[in-house]
Amino acid sequence: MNTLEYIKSLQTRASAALQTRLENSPYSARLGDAMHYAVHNGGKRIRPVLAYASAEAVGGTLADADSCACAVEMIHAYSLVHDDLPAMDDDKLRRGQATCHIKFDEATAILAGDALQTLAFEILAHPEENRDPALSLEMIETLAQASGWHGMVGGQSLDIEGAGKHIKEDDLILMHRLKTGALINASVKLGAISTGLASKDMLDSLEKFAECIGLAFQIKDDILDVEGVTEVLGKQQGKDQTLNKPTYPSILGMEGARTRMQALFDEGTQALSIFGKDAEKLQGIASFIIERKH
Ligand code: GRG
Repeated sequence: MNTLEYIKSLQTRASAALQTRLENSPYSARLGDAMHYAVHNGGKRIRPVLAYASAEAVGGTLADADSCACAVEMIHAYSLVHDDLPAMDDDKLRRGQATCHIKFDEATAILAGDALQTLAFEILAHPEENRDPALSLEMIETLAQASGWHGMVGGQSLDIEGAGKHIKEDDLILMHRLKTGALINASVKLGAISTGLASKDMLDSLEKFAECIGLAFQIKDDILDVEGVTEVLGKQQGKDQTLNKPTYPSILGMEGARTRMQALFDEGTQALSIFGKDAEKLQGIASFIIERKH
């Protein structure tokens, strides 16, 4: 199976796993519909794909990583729903379709995001996963740190504070490491932890890889915001500039941003050398991340 086929198969697996965990809306059908819409409207599933590939790189199975693949994608979907709200980026288009608050309404979108966030942790804690409770706890802590105050939410707050200001590259890196990188990092880490087979050396290498690839992912996102086409991106092109957001191209220039992205790719993939051939799929996913068109 080549890398693209592998990625496609993992995307399909993640969508099916998410579907089973989003069935049977217990009370409000409208809330369930909004959660379903937020999760199933065409995302690339990069975070679940990384979690699955990481589980396999350390010798585990795809089944080991199903729950964390769903959890990271739910956190990601919630973050996009809240990010699109009028109080934040005020976006009407996401993945080529109406954003959740446009399709439903603002209150429902807020609640859908809230419920997806807590469902992610419920899934990791679920006893039916049959996982050693110590591993479950480690996974819950990893996801909480990556998605909350010390991670994605903290980064989002820095992003909002930075709008309209000229910030230094180090501050930009910190903001992106938290806002986007932390969840990507957690996806890789959780996939490995979920197997119960990851040694400290393996986790350290995966962490280095994920840190580099997380930043490269963000640089690519910034480049696409300048060079992409709205119809292909599925979201409004040029939004960063409209919102006066500091980005890699605005600080390093387009060529500088591209060079930095390539250097991070090289550093990240080198960090996988201890895995030998077992990391080929992770390397392929890293290439997919920096070559993507949306
Ligand atoms: C609202 C708490 C809160 C956090 C929001 C991640 C984030 C923080 C905001 C998203 C803003 C944004 C567009 C960031 C750039 C990087 C990013 C997360 C892009 C979207 O991720 P993809 O490309 O999306 O994986 P798909 O649609 O494929 O799932």
